[in-house]
Amino acid sequence: MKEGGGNRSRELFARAKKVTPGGVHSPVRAFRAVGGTPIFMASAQGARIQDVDGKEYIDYVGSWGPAILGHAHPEVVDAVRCVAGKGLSFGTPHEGEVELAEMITRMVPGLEKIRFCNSGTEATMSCVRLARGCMGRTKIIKFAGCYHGHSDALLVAAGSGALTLGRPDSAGVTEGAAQDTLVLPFNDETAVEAAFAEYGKEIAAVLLEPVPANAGLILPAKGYLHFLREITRKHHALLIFDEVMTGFRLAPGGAQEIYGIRPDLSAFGKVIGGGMPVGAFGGRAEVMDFLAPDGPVYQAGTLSGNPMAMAAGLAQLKVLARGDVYKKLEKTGKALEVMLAQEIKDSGAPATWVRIGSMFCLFFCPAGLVIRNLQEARRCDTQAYSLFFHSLLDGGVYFPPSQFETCFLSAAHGDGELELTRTALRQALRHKA
Ligand code: KE4
Repeated sequence: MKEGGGNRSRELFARAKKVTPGGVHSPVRAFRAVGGTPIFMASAQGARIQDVDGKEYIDYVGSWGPAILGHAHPEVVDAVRCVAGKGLSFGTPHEGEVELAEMITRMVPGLEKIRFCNSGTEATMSCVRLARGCMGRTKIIKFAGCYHGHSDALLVAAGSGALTLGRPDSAGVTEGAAQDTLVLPFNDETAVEAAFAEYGKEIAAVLLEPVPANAGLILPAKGYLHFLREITRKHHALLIFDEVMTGFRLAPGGAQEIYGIRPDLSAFGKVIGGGMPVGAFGGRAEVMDFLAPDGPVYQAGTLSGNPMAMAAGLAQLKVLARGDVYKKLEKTGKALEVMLAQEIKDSGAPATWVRIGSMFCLFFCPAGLVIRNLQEARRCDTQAYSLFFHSLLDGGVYFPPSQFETCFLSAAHGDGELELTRTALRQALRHKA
């Protein structure tokens, strides 16, 4: 069953492996978690994506989040076309970056200033340096299962004991880089209280995905985010929300709007670039003004604020700001949820689902298990997910090639896509019953 890509994908993969590590430019694309040959895609429109062998899929990855309107949305494509002929990059300030920064700070309550960069990794890495620089403290708390990109301070795994400092989670990350990161279980207030009791005055910030989406999809327990807001305020540490996935996806103001929390700093990416490489971070002006050239915390980027990326992001956010997109995403998400529940029930497959807005995940785990953290997510049957994934592919539906990722709906997913998905889902779940 584990096929994946067709002949042309296999040919391209063989060529790619000769000139690129693992044949891919980001590890998850290599299909190592599900087996088979990675699929090389050729084009995409709306909710559908076509591979180099001409097979079409309904796409629930959406480039890992950016394609919230659907692929190749005409207003986004036209915006890029319009600026491309005027020069691709100036390395100077320009009007587009001002317009997008104004748009973003209007859409996210409490976001006073923002700085653009080129990826979510840069955005979270810069938040960490800024927090340490403005607070004059060294330690950062992060949570197991939350992924914030691949900067050294955040490629850190939990220490051996509950309160032991982090250990490198990748070769090449030094003990020195990891020693100031404390990794705690998500949704566990006691662990956070103990960390502040132990390290309180050394903790510069608490960093988290407000809705973790890199261990499958995990919802914050009721009151948990408010608890983090209060305990960071009490100990004069910053609260940093990594909204690279959730920002402008769950609501115009992201998860912080949904849960009514104002973090001190936020990291963004994906949706704000409309598919082009963009990251951003922002927050209260008194914190952001510690950044160079005004302040002592250095941060920079050759292509930061790139005109094409700004144009794509601005066009996408203008469509989102019209407001009806979020209503449509919730309507489609609800319809999908009803379908998932019915098909899982009918199939008897050992699976459950989690959804928030246009983000959802199927966990292959003991029925009824509520997954609240990474340890519980790891109880999932990844082999079952792999068989499910490939069966869906055969049925023309493209889910993330890993149990520990999250699916995304776009505004282009409609009844037709859901019906085709139901057919493929029914077949795939029968495999797992
Ligand atoms: P990038 O550096 O990949 O733009 O963003 C890193 C990042 C930061 N924060 C969160 C919450 C993220 O989800 C990500 C990246 N997300 C993954 C999907 N799980 C990108 C896919 C990939 O790594 O290829």
